[in-house]
Amino acid sequence: MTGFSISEDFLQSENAPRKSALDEDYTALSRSLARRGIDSEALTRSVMAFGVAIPTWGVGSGGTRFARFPGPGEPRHLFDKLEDCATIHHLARATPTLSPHFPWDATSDYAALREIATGYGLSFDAVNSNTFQDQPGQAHSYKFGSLCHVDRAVRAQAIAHNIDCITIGRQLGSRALTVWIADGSNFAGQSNLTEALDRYLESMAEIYAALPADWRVFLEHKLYEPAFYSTVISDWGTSLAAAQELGPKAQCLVDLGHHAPNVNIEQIVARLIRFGKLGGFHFNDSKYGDDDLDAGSVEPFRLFLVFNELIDAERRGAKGFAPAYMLDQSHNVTDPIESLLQSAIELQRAYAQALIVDRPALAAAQAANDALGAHLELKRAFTTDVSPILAMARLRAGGAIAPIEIYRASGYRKQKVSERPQVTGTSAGIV
Ligand code: LRH
Ligand code: MN
Repeated sequence: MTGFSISEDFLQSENAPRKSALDEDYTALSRSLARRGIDSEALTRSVMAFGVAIPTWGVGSGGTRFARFPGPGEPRHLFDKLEDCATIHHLARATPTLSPHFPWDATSDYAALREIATGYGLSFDAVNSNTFQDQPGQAHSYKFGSLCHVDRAVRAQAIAHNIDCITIGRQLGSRALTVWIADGSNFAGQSNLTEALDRYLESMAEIYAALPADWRVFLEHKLYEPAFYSTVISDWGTSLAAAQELGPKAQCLVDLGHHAPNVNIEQIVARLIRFGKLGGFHFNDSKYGDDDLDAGSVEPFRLFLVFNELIDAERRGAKGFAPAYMLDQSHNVTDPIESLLQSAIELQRAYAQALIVDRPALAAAQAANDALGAHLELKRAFTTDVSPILAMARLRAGGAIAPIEIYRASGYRKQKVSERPQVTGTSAGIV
C-alpha cells in the first residue's frame, strides 16, 4: 500500500480497551446459547470462515440518474479501490474477495493487479461484464440492447466483450462471469418479446462455449430499469429456464433489489437451490425499486430469511450448492468504506442467526402444523443479539472489535483526502 494505511499497532491499541467488555458479553452470550445446546466457539469459527465479495464499484460514491455527489478522498482508480478494499478487509475480516466490473476496472497489466491484490490478502470472485453503457470509440451502440439486439453486429460486439471479460478473469484467478443486461423495451410493440429472448439464448450460448471447464456464468435477472415496459431477463423463472437451456455451468444470480416490492425472495432462493441453479447473490437492500441500499438496513428479517434457506440447504447437502456471496450497493450519502463495513457485518449477523435456528424443533413444529411454534423458532434466532460472536470472530481473525469506530478514529479518510486530489463537480449515473 503506497499511501496511508491503518497500522496493526493502531488497531491493537484500539482493540485493547474494548477487549474486557467483549469477553464479558461473549461469555454471557455463550452461556445463554449453551442452554439452547449451541456451541458458541463452533459458531464463532463458522463466522470467521464467512466471506462476501466487495463490488469494486462500491468503494466510490454512488449516484442516481439525477446526480452523483463525489465524497472526500474518492478512489481515483482501481489501485485506490484496492487500498480501500484492503482496509475494509483489515477491519471486518469478512471481505477477502473482490468482484470487478469491466471496463470500469480495465487496466494494462492484470497479472500485476492480481499480485497487488494478493499482497493485500485479497482475491477475485466473479467478474462483471458491461453491455449497458457505450464506451468511447465503440463501433455499435447498446441503446437498443446488446445480447438481444436485432442487429447481429451489435450482438457480436457484446458477445466479444463478455469473452474478453472471461480472458481477464482468468488472469485474475476468477472462476465466474456475471452477465446482467439492460436489454428490454419502453413501449408495447417496440420489441418482439419471444425473438428477443431467442437472441439472448443464442448469444449466451456463444459466451457459454467460451467458458473454461471450471468456470460458471451467473445470469442476473432484474424486473425493470433502465427498460420500463419489458426486460428480457426480468425474473427468476426466465433466468432459471435460460440457465437450464444453456447447461450445467449456467446458474442464476439473485440481486435482492431486482424484484417487485414484497416479492418472497427467500422462496425464490429456495426454488433455485431445489433446481441446483443458485449461482450467487448481489446483496443489498431496498424499499421500492433497485435502490441498492446497504444490506440489512431496510429489511434485516428478510435477509435473515434468505440465510435461513441457505443454511437449510447446506444442512441437507443440496446438490451443486456453492453460492457466490457478493455485495452490490450504491453509497450515495455515506462513506462507502463505512457502508461496506457495516453491510459485511449485517451479512455475518444474518448468517450467524440462521446457524442458531433450532432446526429439529422447527421441523417438528412444521410437521405438527404448529404455525406459530415454527415461526417463533425463527424469531428466537433472529432476535438473538449475536454481536459478541461477530466481534470475537473479527478479533480472532486479526480485525477490529468495533470496525466503524476504529476506522473513524484512524483518520483514514482524512489521510486519503490529502493523498487523492478532490474530484470536483457532480455528475449523474451510478458510478
Ligand atoms: C444492475 C446491477 C448489475 C450491475 C450493476 C452495477 O442493476 O445490479 O449487477 O452490473 O448493477
Ligand atoms: Mn447487481
